Amino acid sequence: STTPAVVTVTGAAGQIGYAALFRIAAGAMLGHDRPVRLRLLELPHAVSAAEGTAMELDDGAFEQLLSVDIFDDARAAFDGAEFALLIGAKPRARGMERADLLQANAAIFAEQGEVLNDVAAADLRVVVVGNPANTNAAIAAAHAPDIPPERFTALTRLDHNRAIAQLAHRAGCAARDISRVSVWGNHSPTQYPDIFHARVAGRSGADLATDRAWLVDDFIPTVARRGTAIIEARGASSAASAASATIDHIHDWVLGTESDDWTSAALPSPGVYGVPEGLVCSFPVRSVGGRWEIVSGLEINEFSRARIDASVAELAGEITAVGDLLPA
Ligand code: NAX
Repeated sequence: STTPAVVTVTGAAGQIGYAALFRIAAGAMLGHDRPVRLRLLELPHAVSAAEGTAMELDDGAFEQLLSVDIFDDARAAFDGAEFALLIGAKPRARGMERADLLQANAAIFAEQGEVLNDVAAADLRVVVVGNPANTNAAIAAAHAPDIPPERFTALTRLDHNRAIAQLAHRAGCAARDISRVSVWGNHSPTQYPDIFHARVAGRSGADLATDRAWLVDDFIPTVARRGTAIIEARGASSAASAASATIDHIHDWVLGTESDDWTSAALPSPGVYGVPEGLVCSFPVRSVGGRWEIVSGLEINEFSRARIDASVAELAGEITAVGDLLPA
C-alpha cells in the first residue's frame, strides 16, 4: 500500500524509541514502499529530547518519512493512529515493590486504552513494549471497549529472537536455519521458550531437548535472563535488540509470517492451551491476512505444561494485583 501509515510511538525519547524510530523511517517496519507519518509521545520533561531525535530524523532525509510531530498529550498523539508502539512506561525505582510498579503502569495504560478507544484509527494495531508488558496490554484492551481485544498485543518477539540466537549457537548454524520456536507465557523470567516443535538446521528441536541438563540449566535460563545479562555487560538495558524485535513484530503482523514458520507474540487468550480467556499471554502465532492466529494442535508434553502453567499463574497474579483498574 502507498497510503501513508500513521505510527504513534510513546517513550520516543527513550533508548528503545531512539533505536526504533530510524528503522521505522527507513521502511524496515512496514515495507520500503509505505510512506510513514510519525507521532511521538513523551512526558513533558522529555519533549526537548524528542525534538532532538526529530531533528536527526529530518537529517536522515528518509524518502518515506512524510512528517514527525511531537506531543506531551496522549489524546493528540494517538489521533488517527493506525499503529501504536507503547514503549514508554514507568521504570521500577529503587525500593519499589513489584505491586506498586504494576499499579503505576496500570494507571498509564488504562488511560492510554481509553484515549486510543476515542481517537485512534478503526484499524488500530497496538504493541506494548513497556513493562510489565503483558498486563499493561490487558489493561489497555480492557479500557478500549470499541476496539477488538486482539488488536492489543505485547512484545515477546525479543524473547523469541533470543531463543533463536541461543539455538543457533548450540547447533552451530545461522538464525535463518531455525524455525518454529515458541515462547509461552509472560515477558518475565517465568517465560517458557519451547523448542520441542522447532526445526534446527534439519534437526528437530525435540532431538536437541533430549539433553535435559542443557535445556534446563543452560538454554531456558539463558533466554529468560538475557535482559539481566545485557544490563551487566552493557551497563544499560537492551535497546537496539528490543527495537528490532518491535519492528519484527509489526512487520510480520502486517506483512505475514513465512508459510513454513511461525513466531511468538503475546495476545489476549481466547481460552486455548489451558490459558484463561483474556490473559495477555505469549503463544506461537502465524500472521495471516493481517491477523495473528495462534498455532493450533501442538502437543504439549509434561515438561512444557508445567512451565507454561507457572508463567500463566504469574500472569493471573498480575491481573489480580491490578484488579481495581479493570472495569467491572
Ligand atoms: P527509557 O527509560 O530509556 O525510555 C522510556 C521513555 O518513556 C522515557 O523517555 C520516558 O520519558 C517515557 N515515558 C514514560 N512514561 C511515559 C508515558 N506515560 N507516556 C509517554 N512516554 C513515557 O526506557 P527503554 O529502555 O526505552 O525501555 C522502555 C520500556 O521497555 C521499559 O518499560 C522496559 O522495561 C521495556 N522493555 C521491554 C522489553 C520487552 O521485550 N517487552 C525488552 C526491553 C525493555 O526492557
